[in-house]
Amino acid sequence: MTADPRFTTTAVRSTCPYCGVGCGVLLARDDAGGLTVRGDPDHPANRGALCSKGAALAETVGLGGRLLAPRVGGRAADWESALDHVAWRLGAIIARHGPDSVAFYLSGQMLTEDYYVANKLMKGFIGSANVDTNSRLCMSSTVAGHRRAFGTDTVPGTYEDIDEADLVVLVGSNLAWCHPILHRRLMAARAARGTRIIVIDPRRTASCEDADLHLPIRPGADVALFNRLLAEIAARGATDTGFLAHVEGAEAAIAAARADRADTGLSEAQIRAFCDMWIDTTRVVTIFSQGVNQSSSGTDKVNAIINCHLATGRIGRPGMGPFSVTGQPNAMGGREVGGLANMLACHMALENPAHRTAVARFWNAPAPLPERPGLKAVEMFDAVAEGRIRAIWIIHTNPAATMPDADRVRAALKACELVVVSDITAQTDTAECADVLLPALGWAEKDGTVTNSDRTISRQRPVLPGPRLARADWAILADIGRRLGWRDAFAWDRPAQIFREHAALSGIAGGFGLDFDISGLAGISDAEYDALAPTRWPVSAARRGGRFYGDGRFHHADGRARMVALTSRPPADMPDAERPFVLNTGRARDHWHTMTRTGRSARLSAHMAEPWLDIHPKDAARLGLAAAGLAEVTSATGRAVLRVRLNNGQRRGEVFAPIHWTGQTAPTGRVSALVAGRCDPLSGQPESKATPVAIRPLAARWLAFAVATRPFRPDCAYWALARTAGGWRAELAGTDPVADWPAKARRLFALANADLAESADPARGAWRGALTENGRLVAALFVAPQPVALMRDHITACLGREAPHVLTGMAPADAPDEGPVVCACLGVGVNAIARAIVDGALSSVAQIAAATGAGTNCGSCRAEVAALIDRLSVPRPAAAE
Ligand SMILES: Nc1nc2c(c(=O)[nH]1)N[C@H]1C(S)=C(S)[C@@H](COP(=O)(O)OP(=O)(O)OC[C@H]3O[C@@H](n4cnc5c(=O)[nH]c(N)nc54)[C@H](O)[C@@H]3O)O[C@H]1N2
Ligand SMILES: Nc1nc2c(c(=O)[nH]1)N[C@H]1C(S)=C(S)[C@@H](COP(=O)(O)OP(=O)(O)OC[C@H]3O[C@@H](n4cnc5c(=O)[nH]c(N)nc54)[C@H](O)[C@@H]3O)O[C@H]1N2
Ligand code: SF4
Ligand SMILES: [Mo]
Repeated sequence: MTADPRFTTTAVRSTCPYCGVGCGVLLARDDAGGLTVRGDPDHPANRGALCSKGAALAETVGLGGRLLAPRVGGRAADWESALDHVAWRLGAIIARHGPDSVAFYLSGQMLTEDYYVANKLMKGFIGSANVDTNSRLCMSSTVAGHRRAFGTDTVPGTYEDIDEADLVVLVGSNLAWCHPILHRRLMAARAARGTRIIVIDPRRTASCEDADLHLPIRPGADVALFNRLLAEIAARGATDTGFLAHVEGAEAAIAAARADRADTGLSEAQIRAFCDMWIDTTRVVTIFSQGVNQSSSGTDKVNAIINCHLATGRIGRPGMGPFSVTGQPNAMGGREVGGLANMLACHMALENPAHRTAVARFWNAPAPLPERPGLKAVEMFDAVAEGRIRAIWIIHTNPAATMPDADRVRAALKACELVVVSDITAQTDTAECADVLLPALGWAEKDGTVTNSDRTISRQRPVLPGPRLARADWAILADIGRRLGWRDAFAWDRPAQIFREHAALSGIAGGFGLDFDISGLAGISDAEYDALAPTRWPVSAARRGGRFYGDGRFHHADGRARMVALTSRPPADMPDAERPFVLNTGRARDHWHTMTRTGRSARLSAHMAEPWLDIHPKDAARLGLAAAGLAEVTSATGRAVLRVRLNNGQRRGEVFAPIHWTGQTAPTGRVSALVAGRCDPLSGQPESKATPVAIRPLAARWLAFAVATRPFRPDCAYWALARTAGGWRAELAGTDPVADWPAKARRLFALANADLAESADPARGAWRGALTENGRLVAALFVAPQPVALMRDHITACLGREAPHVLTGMAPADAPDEGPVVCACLGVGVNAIARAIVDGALSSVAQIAAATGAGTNCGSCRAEVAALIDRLSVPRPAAAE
């Protein structure tokens, strides 16, 4: 334990580092130096609640797997030499090839202060706009759509609008899994005021469970659907003519909408039901997320939604408006500092000479700021591949796993002259490509601010000391800025100074009439910064918080909004005879992106322990894919092997795969390698949800399940590794025959001398082996020619114990197996819920919750509980009504 006075055992208020809901947390160090995490009852976003990921944060902050020291060329280095090396190489490349030969690739998970420094260094001092971020893959279509409609990138509404709406439409948003606490707020509103819910999503997701209407739309057809709605608004005389005085382009937009008769994949009755509910409800909030943004027509989708809100004047008033929910904890902050290659800072525009001059003067920049936008993410990695970018600094993101065409990105990084990676994790797909690795302070160790989906700025405060050599991202960047010669511009020694500078710059933006103005915070003291309570922007002399645009004042030069005339178009690549399926990709409930943090929690890893492919049972049957078999998926750019999950909620011809697995956890589960990187022409955001693929069964000779107390790295056609409470578990499959299983098992686990007990059935191609040390189970392997039916959780629980019966693969009768976790918050397994349904004859989610606890915390497993009830309930005689 450290004696550092900053780290106390009294609770510190901070913010969850995962999704853009931005829940407040109370952090306390326990006596053993560990961490306890609770929801902050006073935070306006969550009022004390946390989802499964937030509740498991304490399990992810240990030092195992952390990057502990700088590394240069694969060797540990001290900070001085690592920073000297980076500054020298960057300086030399800039001197020889010009500022546009270098780039920063950043992340919506960086703190605002970190982000501000990176943007200032690249745009203001190195003199290139080659700063882009993973927000390009995430929010850039929304940014472009907002700017096109409003003249600036502003989310008009607030979370209270979700509490106060009568209808909430979720478009391409699986809110129940991806913004669970907002979803819980929506459920509370539904219980209190009967809020109705429509979900527009090609697949039936957990968010559909409590919806009044699910519209399984054809992928990409959102513009066509909202054009239908707009035409219907006009036809029914539901436009708000008073508000339209503040809007340009309504007639043309309505005419284009009328002319757009593209197929939405929905029936006329479904479209009518949608139009009726939307048009007849004044208080309607349309929430949208990646089903909208990650599309080759993403910007148009955003404007198609906003068009309908503008036409009806349903914007910026209580309970109504278009609402883009941000994915990452500081996606919004990144937009504020101008982190994207086509933005400046504080919502100022790179293409505006007055803005450029003002920012250059404020920064005291050595030269005029770049006039041209820098390279957007996909272009940036293309430029790396082509050698036009010779040095790239990647901070807080894992592009070798999450960029489209990820295999090509990984190869490009491996071949790049200088790759600097700032991360907290020692081994990631991107870190494996780095020339220089810089250890960053992680969440709970670092100090700064983030902005959530509804413009609320919250503090992240340190409560743990962090590894000795780890440093804050802003401090590393500032060190490089000073080493490159700009001593005064990067002279801060604490984040409060950076925050004040950013706030002061936003005052200049405010002077140009822009909305992002927090100049009211420019004069706060260090103590006030430390104590800063969650604060919604703007914060200026003129205004504080609240909603935008209800008054009809927008940010285009004429003060009016724009409705945009739109014609829908299909996804960039369509399925054909060679690749007949459409691959949709997205998120699982309990994992965060590339799992560098959630993957360390056994509890979170229990829900979904391997990458999978959701496919309609009829499609699977046609392809000869068995449930729980393995599917080989190929696209124009890559290949993956995924576990088959039969799912009636998939449309025929469409499949879904999660994005979380990487070279570290399941090398054939890198689904972004399948995605081609076809971008929206306005935003540059890649289409990640509609990739043509071919699917066939993997010709596996054997499948296996493995557990071990120590980490192991399999080497076979398919493997997926996950944490468990006592070690690791893996699913494996091979395409080559294995002659000697005992030897193979010993090699796999690197256990040459452990005692081996085995049971073999060579005729069936089955083999089981248990390896023990001092009588305790240290590893076990179960091999069969088909998917292996075993009580996996029971076997996992045997690790480290005397387990004479482990090779049966079954739990003894007196030790009931809980099965895979359904409720991660309370650790309730599928079998406990099944028992409650079958033996307890319980038939509602509420009853099961009362009996088992499942779904009583964040509620995001309620859909799964309901699905189990549907599947397992004993049908009762119809009530005589
Ligand atoms: N558990 C968890 N939560 C997260 C994250 C995480 O990794 N794990 N990540 C965070 C981040 S960064 C983000 S950006 C958000 C993303 O949050 P979401 O956008 O809600 O999540 P996704 O699963 O990417 O995609 C949402 C839905 O879009 C649907 N969709 C696909 N194509 C279309 C289409 O053409 N039209 C429509 N209408 N829908 C379509 C998909 O079927 C999917 O259900 O989640 C955040 N929250
Ligand atoms: N096919 C497909 N691809 C997608 C998507 C999709 O839906 N489909 N979604 C896209 C979206 S919306 C997003 S947001 C991206 C997310 O993709 P990424 O941002 O690439 O994924 P993360 O796993 O969040 O990467 C964060 C990295 O930062 C490190 N890290 C954690 N804390 C810190 C810290 O404090 N400082 C530093 N320096 N590093 C830290 C972690 O160890 C990890 O390596 O993926 C995109 N890619
Ligand atoms: S909803 Fe969950 S992941 Fe998102 S901020 Fe809140 S606790 Fe964190
Ligand atoms: Mo995201």
